[in-house]
Amino acid sequence: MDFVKMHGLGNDFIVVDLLATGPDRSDGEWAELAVRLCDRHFGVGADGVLLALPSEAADVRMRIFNSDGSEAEMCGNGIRCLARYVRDRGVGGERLRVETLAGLLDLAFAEGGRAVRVDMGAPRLGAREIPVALDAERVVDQPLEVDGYRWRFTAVSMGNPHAVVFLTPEELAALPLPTVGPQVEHHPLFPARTNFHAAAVTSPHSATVRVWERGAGPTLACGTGACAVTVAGVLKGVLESPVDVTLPGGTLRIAWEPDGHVYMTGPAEYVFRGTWLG
Ligand code: ZDR
Repeated sequence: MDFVKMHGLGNDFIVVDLLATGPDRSDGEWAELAVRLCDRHFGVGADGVLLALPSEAADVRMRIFNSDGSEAEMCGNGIRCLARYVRDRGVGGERLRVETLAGLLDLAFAEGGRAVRVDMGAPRLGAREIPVALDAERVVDQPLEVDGYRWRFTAVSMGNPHAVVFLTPEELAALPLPTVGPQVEHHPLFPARTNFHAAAVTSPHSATVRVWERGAGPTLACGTGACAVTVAGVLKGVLESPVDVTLPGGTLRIAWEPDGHVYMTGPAEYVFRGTWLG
């Protein structure tokens, strides 16, 4: 099986081109293969596997498997990588429409395809649609107790679930993410588990974020997460759109526009091409 290794701000993916064939394995087989491919010692190594599939509703359909084999609805950094890849294969033009489990998303290219602007759609804020096990129209500043920490969290779905806590820069630097990350991910408040972001506001238009990804652990960046942090910060009144979200792997520009949609701009880079022999 041939593949291409790509990354967006160090959030890295194995892209498998199934445009001509469609999904040639069952979902269970893809889930199991994703675990082996993503293993950084026994496999290729990646945070997730992206499948480029034919679509009847859009130019291309994307599926994303996390490194633990679970399937995610959406992936912000991954969709930019997949878009650049299929564009270079002659699919779409300066714009591209991608079908995901989170709906149809429109993308535009800049810098010859190296930078991609994604219309991520409107955030979903109701507790039930995120999902969060609360009965609330919005989940803003709700209590969360984990490992002795007593936080207030704000939850946002960008197609996939995110929980955000705002900390001081010192608290952010000191946070033991490997300990608290899994506890938030699996907390009973989050029936579909959750991606978890600890953020520090550095100005009305900038924030620094550390990420614990559902199904993948501590990653260098999270595109949907950067959008969720921006939305959470605006809802709380501590951020103003547009926001430069700085993650361990670099910075994404996020805008929550008057049309209600969130727009994410960031890079997509090639690393290498390979053939899986496992
Ligand atoms: C965070 C992510 N890499 C992105 O860039 O948006 C998405 C990966 C999927 C995530 N781990 C999930 O929702 O399970």
